Amino acid sequence: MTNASGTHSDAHSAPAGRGPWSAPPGTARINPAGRRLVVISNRVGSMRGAVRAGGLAVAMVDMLKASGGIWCGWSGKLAPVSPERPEVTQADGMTAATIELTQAEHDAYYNGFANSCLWPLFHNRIDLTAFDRSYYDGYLKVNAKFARVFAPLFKAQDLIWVHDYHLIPFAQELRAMGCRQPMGFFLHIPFPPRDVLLTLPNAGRLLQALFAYDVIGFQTDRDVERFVDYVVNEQDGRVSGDVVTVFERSAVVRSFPIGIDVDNFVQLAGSAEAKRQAERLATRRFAGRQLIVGVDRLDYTKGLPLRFLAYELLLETYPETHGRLVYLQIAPPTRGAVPEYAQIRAELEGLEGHINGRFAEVDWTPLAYINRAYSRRALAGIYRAADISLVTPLRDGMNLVAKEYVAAQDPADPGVLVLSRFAGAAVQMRAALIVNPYDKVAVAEALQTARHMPLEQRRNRHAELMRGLRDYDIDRWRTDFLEALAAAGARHVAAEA
Ligand code: GDG
Repeated sequence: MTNASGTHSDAHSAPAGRGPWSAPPGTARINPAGRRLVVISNRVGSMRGAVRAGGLAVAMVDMLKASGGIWCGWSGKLAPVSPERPEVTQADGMTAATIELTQAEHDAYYNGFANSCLWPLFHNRIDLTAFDRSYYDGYLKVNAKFARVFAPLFKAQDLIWVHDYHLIPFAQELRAMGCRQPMGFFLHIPFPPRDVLLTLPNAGRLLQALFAYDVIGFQTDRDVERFVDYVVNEQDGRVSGDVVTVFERSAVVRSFPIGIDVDNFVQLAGSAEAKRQAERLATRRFAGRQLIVGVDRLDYTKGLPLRFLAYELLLETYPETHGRLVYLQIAPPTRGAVPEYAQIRAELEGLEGHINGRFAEVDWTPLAYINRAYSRRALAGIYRAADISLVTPLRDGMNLVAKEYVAAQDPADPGVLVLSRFAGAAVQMRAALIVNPYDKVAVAEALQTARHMPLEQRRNRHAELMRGLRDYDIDRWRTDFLEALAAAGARHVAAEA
């Protein structure tokens, strides 16, 4: 899926339907209290893109259809003058409401504050963080505009679920307009340690804005701990169970670790397109060789340069790998307008050339590095064909690729997941080979262990990982969040009565 700058968009910010709005079975229980659901995220894209985006978007669409809900956000298009009324389209029981932005709004709000300030900061990259007041002003203005434009579509009984760091002040704007619906916020990325957050001018104001929500959700308990640490020690907040009180407001603060639609991914991996893709890999370039795969948006948080260096170390340390192993890294470019993304792209191209130049033979190229997106089915086939998945972000809210890789495996002959301890997913996926992504010796050794792992151990680890995936899947995630939101909303109403 491409966005205004012609690059692959972030998975969770662009919806992609399962097809023409077909509601899957079992969606009835995802509509707690029978209320209509309103979802707001940065991006509302094409519902029928050829390259379907992440499973999260599919999950949102399912949920919205089940409640006759609305998805609001940016259309993905830029306009010379941004309109004050949304474009509303309806299909199969749900509504999409979108608005265009001007280049200047998009530069300050999206490229600026969201992706040059909050994204690096929340991933502990103070060195890459742009502390530019004009970005913050633009961010506040676009949030106010979203509130102004979309609020007329909301009904008193709606549940409002806002996604991610682009939209922290959105609820505060709605409250100022008199909206009293239950409002929940889910942060898809990590919450930073207190000292890191304190480097942000206006951090207090941003955090205060969060308390306009009734539920504030994070990926892991560690994120909740860091959030509470800030609120208690910097703002004199109080905690009672999962309720945090500060700035004269209370909110439920909890972790809701996002999962995947496991059966859907198992099915994708068994599809004709997935099989074709896997066969293509098996019979052509990778014939008879072990395959390592990495799939990541091209982003400096994903640890790709260090990962390439760990692979180089493996090739250097274990010459028997030569000619017998290939590492395929798929990295669709994102956020091309932000300079750091162009830099990481150039850095990786240099490393790829260096590694292949150093080790390749006339009939073997050790590293295949691809800057394009594949369809979800093709991706499932690639996962399935891979003996090892290398998922080594330096910091990641959750990381869905780790979960998708496991779901796509053949249980009789599964591959091995090598996973960074700094991905939120590591908390739930203890049966993976957990590594410190900064330690390239450890990553190289984990790859060597994975290469030689006996079948029984691979099966046992895979079975345990699958149990975890099924235990807290995407359905449980959305149900849990919405139940918490409906309950918090009810308490709120009772308190006001
Ligand atoms: C954020 C947080 C959190 C990737 N390449 C292609 C493709 N993808 C899909 C994957 C996966 C998704 O994109 C990536 O999700 P991740 O979770 O790995 O990472 P982020 O994009 O950074 O997402 C993250 C997530 O939000 C959800 O809360 O887990 O921590 O950073 O689904 O499959 N999809 C297709 N072609 C590709 O080439 N179709």
